[in-house]
Amino acid sequence: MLLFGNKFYIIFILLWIFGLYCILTTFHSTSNNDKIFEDRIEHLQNEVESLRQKLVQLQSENNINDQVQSGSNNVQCQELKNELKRLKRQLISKNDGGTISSRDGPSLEYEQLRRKIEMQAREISYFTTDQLNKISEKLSDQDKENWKNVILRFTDQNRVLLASIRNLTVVDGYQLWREHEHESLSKLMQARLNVLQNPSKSCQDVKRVTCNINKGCGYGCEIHHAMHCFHIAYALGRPMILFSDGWRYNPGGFDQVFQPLSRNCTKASATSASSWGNYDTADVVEIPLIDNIYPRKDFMPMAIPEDISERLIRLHGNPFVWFTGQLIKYFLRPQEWLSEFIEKKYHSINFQTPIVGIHVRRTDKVGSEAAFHDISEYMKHVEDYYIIYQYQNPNLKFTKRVFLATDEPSVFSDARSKYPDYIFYGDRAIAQSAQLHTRYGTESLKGVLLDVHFLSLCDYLVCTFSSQICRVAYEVMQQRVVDGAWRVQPLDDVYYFGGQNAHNQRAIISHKAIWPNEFSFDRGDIIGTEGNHWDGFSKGSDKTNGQSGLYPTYKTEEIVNIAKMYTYSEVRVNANEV
Ligand SMILES: Nc1nc2c(ncn2[C@@H]2O[C@H](COP(=O)(O)OP(=O)(O)OP(=O)(O)O)[C@@H](O)[C@H]2O)c(=O)[nH]1
Ligand SMILES: *[C@@H]1O[C@H](CO)[C@@H](O)[C@H](O)[C@H]1NC(C)=O
Ligand SMILES: *[C@@H]1O[C@H](CO)[C@@H](O)[C@H](O)[C@H]1NC(C)=O
Repeated sequence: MLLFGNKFYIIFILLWIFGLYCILTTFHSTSNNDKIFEDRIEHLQNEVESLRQKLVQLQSENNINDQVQSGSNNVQCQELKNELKRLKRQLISKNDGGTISSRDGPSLEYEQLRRKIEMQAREISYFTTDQLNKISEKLSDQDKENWKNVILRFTDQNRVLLASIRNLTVVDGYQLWREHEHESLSKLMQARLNVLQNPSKSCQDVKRVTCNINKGCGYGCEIHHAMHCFHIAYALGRPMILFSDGWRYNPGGFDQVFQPLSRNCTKASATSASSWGNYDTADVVEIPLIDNIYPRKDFMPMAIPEDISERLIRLHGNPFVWFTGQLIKYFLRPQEWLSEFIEKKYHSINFQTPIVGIHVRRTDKVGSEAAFHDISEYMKHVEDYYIIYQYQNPNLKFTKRVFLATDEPSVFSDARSKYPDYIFYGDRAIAQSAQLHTRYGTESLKGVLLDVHFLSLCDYLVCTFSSQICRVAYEVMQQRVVDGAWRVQPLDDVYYFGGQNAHNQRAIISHKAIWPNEFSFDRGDIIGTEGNHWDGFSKGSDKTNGQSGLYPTYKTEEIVNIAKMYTYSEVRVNANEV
């Protein structure tokens, strides 16, 4: 009888949510008293949230194991909430007289639309270029010549389109706001990390985590391992104590190269540590490798903190990458000797912009974890970048520069001989030191530090995201550029964080399969993505209808994972200071 009652209640709540939705949709057409609507929306938002909680509670009481059902209810609630948020923002901007002042910055919708247009222009280009080339292969030599002009014309027209899109931020009047917001959020993040790592109480009296950098892999891999630990430290509000004795890249330890993470929370304050299972209660918890951390939590990568999520999503096209970039910024604060070493090199090579960075990962990676990519595959995109850049700056005369980082010394002569109209920066001796038999040592570390640093200073990157060096460079780059998620052309994987929770996208347009291996889906379906083939198609599986295979990338958008993390209410940063 009780069970029946609960079920009845669930149905009642669902009907109620539906009713709310109907009320909401009529809001579009009315416009009497905006203030009342604003209050009403606020009220409805709270209503939806409390109903959602009741629903979750009831479902768990009733032991309904129907995952799909409860999942789709959650999605419905989420959509309802988003719709409410959108309406509220619309009302607010309407009350401002319809024009959002440049001081308040662009609307979220405008920023998302601007990024979406760049993405759509690129996806059209990937798809069409691939199809045009496939047709070309079937043509006679004579027809091929004519067809080549069709391809050239299409590529060039697409470049003008991208130049126009990239010009938007130059003319829309919001760039100052973007720079200010970037600075201000970065300042907040660094202040939070500083407080996290230097608690006001003695370290013995605060809950803390430990992490050992020695994962026994490459530099990028070990940095990402430490970032996984630091991400958890941030999420839990527990300072992180790093162990690095006998580090393969500098046996004397991390602190000889980078500034210690804390003034007071040192190894001495973490002599014993409990296992991850007790992360909630134990004083000291050791963080295991991301590959075998159980239980997994929704605050792990690629989640961003809820309390600053709205700002992050408006600021950046890939908020998680920006967030990680900020964790790295604190983590890798160079010792003075390293700063001087990098500065000296910067001047001696006469580093100048515009410059495109390419990272060519060869040696042990090729054939085992990644495919071989010829220098021409990178340079095609470098060329594209520079032609678009010229279209953006028609009167500018510039030298085409490339910063080349690689672990294969012969790539330098290959690149320089094939592309004589480019200036290639980069150091053959560094590539030599990155060979497997000399890779793990302090000399080699200095080389990889320089390479990552200069890659991160480039305007644009062309590299394989399967390599952690390329991903670290991209993350570090976001510390400097404003909304720079678009400043990369990956040659293989899409951006990911090794060991991450599910990487999901949402279908924004329904699709009926026509191409081989494609699957059909409905608008709103959740798609777990496994990669972009850079030919208009991505690979993945539809979590809503269970199908998997290829899907047209342009009909989807990224889902940003937002999770509750520690909120650092003790940290106050004056927004006007920057
Ligand atoms: N100096 C320099 N070293 C490199 C370069 N590419 C690779 N290496 C070296 O090779 C290592 C590769 O390991 P990771 O940093 O983990 O990057 P990865 O490409 O994901 O490689 P794996 O982890 O081995 O799969 C780097 O840390 C460097 O020591 C490069 O462009 N420059
Ligand atoms: C981009 O903006 C610049 C400067 O405003 C202008 O000269 C150029 O023609 C624009 N390019 C395109 C493709 O719109
Ligand atoms: C720093 O640590 C020392 C002992 O290791 C302790 O006496 C001191 O109070 C700590 N200072 C702060 C600010 O926590």
